[in-house]
Amino acid sequence: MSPVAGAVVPADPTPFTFDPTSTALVIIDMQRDFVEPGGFGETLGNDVGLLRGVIPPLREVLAAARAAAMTVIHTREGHRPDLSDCPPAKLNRGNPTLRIGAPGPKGRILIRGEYGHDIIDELAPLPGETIIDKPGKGSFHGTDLDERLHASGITSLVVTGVTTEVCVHTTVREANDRGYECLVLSDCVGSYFPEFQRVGLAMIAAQGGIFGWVAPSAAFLASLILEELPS
Ligand code: TIU
Repeated sequence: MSPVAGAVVPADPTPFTFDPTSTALVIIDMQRDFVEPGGFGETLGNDVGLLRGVIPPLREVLAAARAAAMTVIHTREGHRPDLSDCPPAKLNRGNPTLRIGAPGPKGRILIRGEYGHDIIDELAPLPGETIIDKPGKGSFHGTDLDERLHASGITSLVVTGVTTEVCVHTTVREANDRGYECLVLSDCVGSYFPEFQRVGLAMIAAQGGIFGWVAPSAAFLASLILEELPS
């Protein structure tokens, strides 16, 4: 699965080369439950305002990916209303103000079909874009994402969303072990913990790109523009 000639993004630790036709933009868990008050993220004691900075650059990246006809995949973390796909180890973990499934101001916490579980309006999926509903932190665990990517000929992922050290990291690690080449856009992923943001990104690119590559969204956007110019 070596990269073919195509767009090149200056990235850490080396330039990231990708073909937009075999690359998917993956937007992880940009749900009200994580980035708005009254949802799962806040029940865990977090300041959800810390994540909202990713929304403007991510909107630009999403628009550019759509314009370049790239595959776009949105994920949502959540559970069935009967909680049959939520292991007790997850349900009973910690000391949240409201547990998964409890009624909150945006509906039942982290439950599929509830208002809080859905993706924020700013990044709403378009018809035809894939939505992966996942019960865990990783986007491959308990989903058909790998099969869908294979069926679409996708070999590289541009990864964005929240949170950097939890669902983004888990997804990048799962993808890396499955042979996908992952570019993480540093300003399009967010954490409730500034130190985890910094270290989480460093861990991806360390050791020669042990999990993948890291670059700012501006570098990715510029690579798409250059790739479209006639040579
Ligand atoms: N708590 C936290 O940082 N994240 C999650 O629980 N899920 C995701 O990262 N999506």
